[in-house]
Amino acid sequence: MTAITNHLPTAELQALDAAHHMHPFTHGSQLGAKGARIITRAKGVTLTDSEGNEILDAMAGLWCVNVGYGREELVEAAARQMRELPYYNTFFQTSHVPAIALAAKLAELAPGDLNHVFFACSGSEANDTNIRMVRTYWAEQGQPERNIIIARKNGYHGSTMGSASLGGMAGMHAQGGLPIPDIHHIDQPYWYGEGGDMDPEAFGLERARQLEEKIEELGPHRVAAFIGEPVQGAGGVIIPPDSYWPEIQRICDKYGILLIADEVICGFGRTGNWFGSQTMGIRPDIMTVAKGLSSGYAPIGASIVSDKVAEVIDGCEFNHGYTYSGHPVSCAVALENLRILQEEGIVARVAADTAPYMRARWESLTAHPLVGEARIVGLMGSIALTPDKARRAKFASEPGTVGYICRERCFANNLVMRHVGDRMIIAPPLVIGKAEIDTLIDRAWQSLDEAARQIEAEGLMQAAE
Ligand code: PXG
Repeated sequence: MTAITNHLPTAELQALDAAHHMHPFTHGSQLGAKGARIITRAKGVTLTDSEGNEILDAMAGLWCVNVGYGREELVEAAARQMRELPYYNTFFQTSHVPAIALAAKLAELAPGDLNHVFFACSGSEANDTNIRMVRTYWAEQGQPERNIIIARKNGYHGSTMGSASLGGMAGMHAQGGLPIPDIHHIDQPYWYGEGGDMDPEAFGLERARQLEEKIEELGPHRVAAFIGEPVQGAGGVIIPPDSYWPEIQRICDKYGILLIADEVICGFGRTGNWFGSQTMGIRPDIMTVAKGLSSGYAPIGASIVSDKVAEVIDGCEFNHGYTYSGHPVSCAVALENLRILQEEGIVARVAADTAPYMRARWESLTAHPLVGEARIVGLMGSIALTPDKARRAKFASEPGTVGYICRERCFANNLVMRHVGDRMIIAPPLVIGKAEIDTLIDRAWQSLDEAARQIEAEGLMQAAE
């Protein structure tokens, strides 16, 4: 059987793309002038583009293809489910086997008393569900004024009105009238960029205590929940100091506010445990999941909810849901994906073998003159680019200028490594092997070398201030 192949020459595909396809988070006319890179197929950790280049995908698509590309079992699971029952809904007192089986499986995998699942089609939708769910939770208990959710600057929770409001991306809030009311933000625990002369652990505590200050400022009776990613992903793979999450947990417990862990990136093995909450030692009341739940093979997201919260929500009619909540095909694919992760011991292998190997190789990048720090947890890592290591200096240029140069060099060297500002990030498929890790590091080093030469040549090797 032949796979879907190129139908047209690359230039013609690019012209049609520019004429008709509006891309997310993209300056349309700039891309139109340049032409999109067109990915045509993939296998394992390797993408192939329309020109036949083979590219190592160190981002697992968008942090989601945890089991790697080309798993026939997932194709079969989707086809089987489509033949049997391609669609039915979970509204109006009906259910179906894939949604039931997946909900039960998630309850088994999730820690503590997170035993109840509300399905969505994406992380954004699941976070919108969470906003309405936590507000309903308090309203049902006679506290409708407890509707504020505290989140973090430079957090990412999605692109819908609600989830983008929870997010703390300034560029997103600048467009479309965000945030919605009663969402507040505190600073992120980003020691390298914002910690100044402080010790990282003291800084972590200080940033966590901003939550307590914010609760006191707003009034404890007004605060419904706090939301955070165990490790910020889209913000630049920001791994908090060890002191941070225990202090956040203490504060949530003290004030009785709900803790929502956004596990859309961290979930399903990314940090070396099934969930980032386990890696960070927190006990969330709700977890948001998506991405790795189906390894990106089918769109699905969910809120995994504690007994305490579910009991209250189940006591009313929660007027919320999506046509495709618990879509049978997505649920069947997710179930099969979880089976693969579990039966092949992929999460355990990340923890015991792949992540330690990757960590040693990743941290070796700090020997490069351009790299100020290299950090990694499980298989999500980042490096900070700097013109002056000793001072953890930022570049004088517009943030992202240097990161973009580096990303372009990576692409030219057949490596997908993203930039967020002037940090470079990776989150490869969890099935990446040691030889592929070596290739990743070699290409990264080569790209850093080329980027350094270009930055020098363009007069950009200048520190801010
Ligand atoms: N929460 C987190 C923590 C995420 O990373 C979402 C929610 C939203 O999920 P959906 O499925 O609605 O996209 C995400 C998504 C990037 C990038 O550039 C990251 C995401 C999405 C798109 C781009 O790093 N994360």
